[in-house]
Amino acid sequence: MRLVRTATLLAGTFLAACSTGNKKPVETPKDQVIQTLSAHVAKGEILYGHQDDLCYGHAWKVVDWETDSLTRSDVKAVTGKYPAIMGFELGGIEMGDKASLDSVDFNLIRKAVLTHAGRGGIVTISWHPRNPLTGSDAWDVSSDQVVKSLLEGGELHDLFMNQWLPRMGDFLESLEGTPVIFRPWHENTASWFWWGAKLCTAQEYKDLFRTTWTYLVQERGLTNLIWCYSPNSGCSPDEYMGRYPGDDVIDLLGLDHYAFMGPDGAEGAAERFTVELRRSLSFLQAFGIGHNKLICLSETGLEGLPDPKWWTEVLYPAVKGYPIAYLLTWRNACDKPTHFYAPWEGFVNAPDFKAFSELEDIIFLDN
Ligand code: BMA
Repeated sequence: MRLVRTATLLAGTFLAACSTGNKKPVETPKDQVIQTLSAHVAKGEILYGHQDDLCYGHAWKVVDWETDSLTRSDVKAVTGKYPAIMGFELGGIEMGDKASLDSVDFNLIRKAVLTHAGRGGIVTISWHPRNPLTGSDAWDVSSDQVVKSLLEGGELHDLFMNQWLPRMGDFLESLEGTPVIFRPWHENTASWFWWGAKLCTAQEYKDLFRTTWTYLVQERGLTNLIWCYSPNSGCSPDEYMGRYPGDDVIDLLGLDHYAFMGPDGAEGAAERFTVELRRSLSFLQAFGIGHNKLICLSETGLEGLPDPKWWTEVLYPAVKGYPIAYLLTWRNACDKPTHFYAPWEGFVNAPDFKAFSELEDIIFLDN
C-alpha cells in the first residue's frame, strides 16, 4: 500500500467524476499532490490522516524540537506505519506567538511539516485564530461584527492585512515550497467560530476567504497551497454552497464530521454518524463532479474511541463507496487524557485500528 507519488504512475484511468479535469502535464508540487490524490481516488483508495501526529500523542510530547528526529507517532506505534496525511494547526501565528494555541512551538510544527513531506507524506494546515475584536479565542461568538471588521472599510482591516496575513504568509513561505492543503475558515456552516454562519453574511464570509486567498496567492506569490473549503456536516447542500468562495479559489471540497456518543450508546452513535455522513458525502460527491474538484473528509473521529470496533465496523463502512481522497482523524492531546482520536499502543481499540490500516484501500505511508 505505497503512497503513489510520481506523475508517471498517474497515467491510469482516472474516474471521470473525480479527475481534476487538468489535462496539462504536471508542473508544480501543488499539481503533483492533486494528481496523487486523484490517482488514489481513481483506484478507490482513501489516504488516512492524523492531526499533529509527530508533535505529540497520548501522554507524550516532543520536548526539544531541535534535536528530536520526530520518529515517534501513536499511529505508527499501533500500525507500524505513519499516516499518509498529517494535519498541523497554526492558531496563534497571527499574534506573533512562539507556540500554537495547543502549545506546540511553531519551529516544531515547521520541522514536522518538512519531516513528513520528506518521508513522502502530504500535509494539511488548519487555523483557529483568536477573535481580534475581543482578544479571546476562535470560539468567542459574542459579536457578529468580527468578520466585517476585518474586511475593507472595517476597523481591523489594517491589522488583518498588515499583521495577521503577513505572519501567516511568513510561516507558509518558510515551508520551502512544501505543498500544503490549506484549510482556513473551516466549519463555517456551524456557528461555534466567529466566522460561522450566524456571525457573518454569506458575502462577508466569501470576502474573508477571498481576501485571505488574494493576499497569500497574489500578493505573496505562494504557489504551494491547495485550498480546501471545509464546512461542518449537518448543513443542507444549499447551505454548503451558499458560502462557497468560488471555483477559481478552491481546489478541494471538504467536510468536517464527527461521531458523538449519546444515551443511545455505541450503536446509536454509529447509526447517527453513518446516516449523516452518507447524506453529506452524497451531495459532496455531486458537487465534486459538478465543480470538477476532489472531495475529502477533512476532519472526523470519535473522541476517546469508546467503541472497540469503530474503525472497521463504523468508519470504514460509512465512507466505503465514496470517492474521498482522504480522511483525517483529530489530535491525540498529550495533556487531556480523554481527548484523542487515534488509539495508542495498548489501548483497547488498537487491534481494530491495525486491522483498518491493513485494508487494501486504506493508505498509510510505507516507511
Ligand atoms: C479542537 C480541540 C482543541 C484544540 C483545537 C485546535 O478541536 O482539539 O483542544 O485547541 O481543536 O487544534
